Amino acid sequence: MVTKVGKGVEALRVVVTGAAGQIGYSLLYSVAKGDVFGANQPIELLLLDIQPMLSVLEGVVMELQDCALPLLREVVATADPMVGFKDVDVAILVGAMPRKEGMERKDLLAANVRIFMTQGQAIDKVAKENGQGQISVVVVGNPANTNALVTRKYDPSIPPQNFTCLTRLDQNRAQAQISSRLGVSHDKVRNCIIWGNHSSTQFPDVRHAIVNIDGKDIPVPEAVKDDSWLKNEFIKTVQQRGGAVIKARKLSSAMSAAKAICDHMRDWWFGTKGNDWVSMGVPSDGNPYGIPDGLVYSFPVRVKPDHSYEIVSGLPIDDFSREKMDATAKELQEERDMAFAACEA
Ligand code: NAX
Repeated sequence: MVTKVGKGVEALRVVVTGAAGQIGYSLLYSVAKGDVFGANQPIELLLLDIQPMLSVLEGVVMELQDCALPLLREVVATADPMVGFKDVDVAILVGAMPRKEGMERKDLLAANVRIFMTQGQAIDKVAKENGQGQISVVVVGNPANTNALVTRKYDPSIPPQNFTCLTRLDQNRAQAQISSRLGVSHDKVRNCIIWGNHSSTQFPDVRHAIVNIDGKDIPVPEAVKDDSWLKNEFIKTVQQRGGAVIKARKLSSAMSAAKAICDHMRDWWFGTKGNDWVSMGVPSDGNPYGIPDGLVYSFPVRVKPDHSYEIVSGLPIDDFSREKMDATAKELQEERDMAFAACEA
């Protein structure tokens, strides 16, 4: 199914997998409208989902057409990864196998390994490879960190740093908790960090975060003045926020997830502001915090305008943080070992 919406200058080819799902539905409009790659960047959207969802995708394509967005040049809906990843510049991998009743963690990992192995191989074969413009990948589908690692394993022709996973939703949740607590608008709080896995072992850390109150930058712990709240309730609330949304909505986060994907990609595309950083799941190889190599682990990163990024170094790590950072690393090592065993099975 191919729909040409217009013709023109060089467009950015962006694939969204799981495009018929609920995050896809909240995400596609923002991407196609220019909220992520800029108001002057034409977009070609490739929507990849599984065969039984193609009729739903047809409706999504119709709606995208009906938005009459000036930047949207072309929409392709497909169930074939070789079509979906053809010449793409950016891949937003949202589609994944959800956990079903009675399914063990290792079965879920194995099911997702098959999906991300196939997609990694397709990216390796058909995605764009033009040096600087090589494909940028963000994995959203859970377990996001390990799925990113598997995709990268099967995609040897692309530099490892081009594979990231989404922890920006967790960062946004942390930022929102702090700004609500302090009664300031969300944009006044910056440099919140999520360390590790996008799971309940993640470590939301605001010891290095800053809040701007009445024009003055203050360290968040100094403004909050409640270490016990920061070490207990705050961390727990952020770690369990996804579950709380599911309990209330009977569906998992979608609007906030889509917004976080836009934040992640926009910052990766245009760079972070000044000395500020954002959290991204990135390859842990050679990191300055003693986290084992060979994982996709969420760190604070600074991004340059040329899309390259570096892990922020030199942040002091106390015993409390060390323990939490190592615990989430351990979980990621276990996930990796289970996933790689499934790859070989
Ligand atoms: P939905 O179930 O609404 O949509 C998932 C879509 O993926 C479906 O349309 C399904 O057909 C499709 N799909 C399944 N296998 C596929 C394959 N092999 N190729 C292409 N498409 C495939 O889930 P939704 O709420 O959109 O969530 C998607 C994923 O995001 C889930 O794995 C979810 O756990 C994860 N999340 C990750 C977050 C993060 O911060 N990293 C936060 C939000 C979300 O929970």
